[in-house]
Amino acid sequence: MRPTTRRRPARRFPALLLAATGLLLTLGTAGLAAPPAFTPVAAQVSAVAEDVAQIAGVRASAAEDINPAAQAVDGDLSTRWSGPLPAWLELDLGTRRHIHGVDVAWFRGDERALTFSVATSVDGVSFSERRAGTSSGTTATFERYDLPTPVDARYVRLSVTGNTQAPWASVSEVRVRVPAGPVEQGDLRAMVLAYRDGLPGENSHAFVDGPAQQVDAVVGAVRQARAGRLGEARATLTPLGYQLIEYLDQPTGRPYLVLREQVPCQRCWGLLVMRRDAYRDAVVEVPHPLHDLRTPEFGLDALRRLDATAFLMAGAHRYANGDGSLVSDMARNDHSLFQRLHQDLTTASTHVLQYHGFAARTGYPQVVLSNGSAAPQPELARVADALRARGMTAGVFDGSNYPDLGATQNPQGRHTRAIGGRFYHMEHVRAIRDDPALRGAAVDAVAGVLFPGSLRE
Ligand SMILES: [Ca+2]
Repeated sequence: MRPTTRRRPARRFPALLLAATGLLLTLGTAGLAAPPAFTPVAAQVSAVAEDVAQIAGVRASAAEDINPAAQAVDGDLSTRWSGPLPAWLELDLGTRRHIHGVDVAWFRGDERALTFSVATSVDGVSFSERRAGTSSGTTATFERYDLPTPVDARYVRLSVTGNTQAPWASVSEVRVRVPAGPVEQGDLRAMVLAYRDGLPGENSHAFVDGPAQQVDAVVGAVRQARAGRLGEARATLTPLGYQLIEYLDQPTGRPYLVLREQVPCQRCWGLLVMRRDAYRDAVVEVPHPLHDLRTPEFGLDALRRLDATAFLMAGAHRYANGDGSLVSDMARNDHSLFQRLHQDLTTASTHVLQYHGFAARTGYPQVVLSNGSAAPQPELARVADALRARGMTAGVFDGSNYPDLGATQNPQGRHTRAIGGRFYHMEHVRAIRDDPALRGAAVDAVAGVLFPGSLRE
C-alpha cells in the first residue's frame, strides 16, 4: 500500500465520526467499522473485452458485516455493499486510466432514488468531484453516469448522501468505464493535416462508392461511439479499416473522438473528429481537402476557435475518380459516408460550416457565401458584414449572382435546409486561405455572428 493511501482514513475520520454519531441515535453501531485499507479484488473476466476497468481494490467509509465493500465489485447483482449515510465507496484501478464514467446498480434501485456524486483522484488523497446526481429510481440493474469530460485517474469515489427509503447507501454493483482501445495525445491539427497529406489525389480512382451496407455499418458504429460504446463500435470498424481513437488535443486540452481510416485508405471515405463533450452546435465540413487548398487548415481553425462539435473531412481528391467525377466529390455524392455522417451530426439547431475555395476573378468578392438556395438565412448577410468589417470583400448568393458558387447541388446543404437548419457554404479566394491571419479573421467573423459573447481559445 502506498503511503498516500494510508493517509486517507485519518483524513476521513471526522466525517465518519459525524456519520457514526448520527447513526448511534437511530441504528446502533452493529456492523460499523473504521474505513479499512483497500480490499484486494481478483481480476475480473468481464473487464477484459469491453470498456470496463479492472478493479484492483475497494474500500468504503463503513459497511455492514454481511454487506462488505467487496460485494459491490464481485460481479454479482444479488450481493451488495451497504453502509450508513453519508457513505462513500472507493475503487482503486491499480493504475491510472482514462475514465469515461461509472455504471452503478443500486440495491432496490427500482424502488428508491439515491443522491450521489462521483469523484476521481490520481493519488488517492486529493479527489475532484466530476459529477453529481440522483439515480432514476427505475432500475435495479446498471445505470450509466458519464463524466462530462473523460479524466485520467487511478481512484474513483462514489459518495452517497441521500436515499428516499432508508438511511443507507446500498450498491449491488459498480463498474468504471474506460476506453477499450488506445488513447492518443498530441496536436490534433498536425495529426489531421498529416493525414490530409496522405490522401489519394486526382485521377487515382481510389474512392470506393459504397457498398451501402458498409456505409450503414460505419454510420451505426459512429452512433455507438457517440453513445460511449466504443468497444462495440470498434468491433464493427476495425474489419472495415477504420480506427476509432480517443484523442486528447494537447494545445487546447480538449478531448475528441477521431474516426480515421487507415493509411493507405481502402475506401477513402474520410475522417471525422468529434468533440467528446459537445460545446457549440456547429459542424465544420471540408469536402475538398486537396482540390481547395488550405481548406483543411481553415476548417481546423474554425473547429478550434468555435469549439465546434465535429469536423468532417473527405478522404480523397474531389476528382479522385476522374476529372469532373461526381462520385468522389463529397459536395455532390448524396449517399457517401460523408453525407450520412453529416445527416447524423446535424439537427435543426446546428450551424453547418462548409469551407471551399475558388480562384479570384473580376466581378466577384473575396468571399462568397451561400446556403445553397436563393433564400439565404439572415446570418449569412451578417457574416458578410462582419467580413467587410475585417477588411475583406464579401457577397451572398441570392439565386442569380455568382451562380457558379451557389452550391445549389450540394447534398449537405439540401439536407440542412430540409430539416430547417442553417448551412454556410463559404467560398474563399486563395489570398485569404493562404494567410493565417486572414483565416483567423474570417473565422472570427463567423464566430461573432453565430456565437456572440465569450469564445474560448
Ligand atoms: Ca455485487
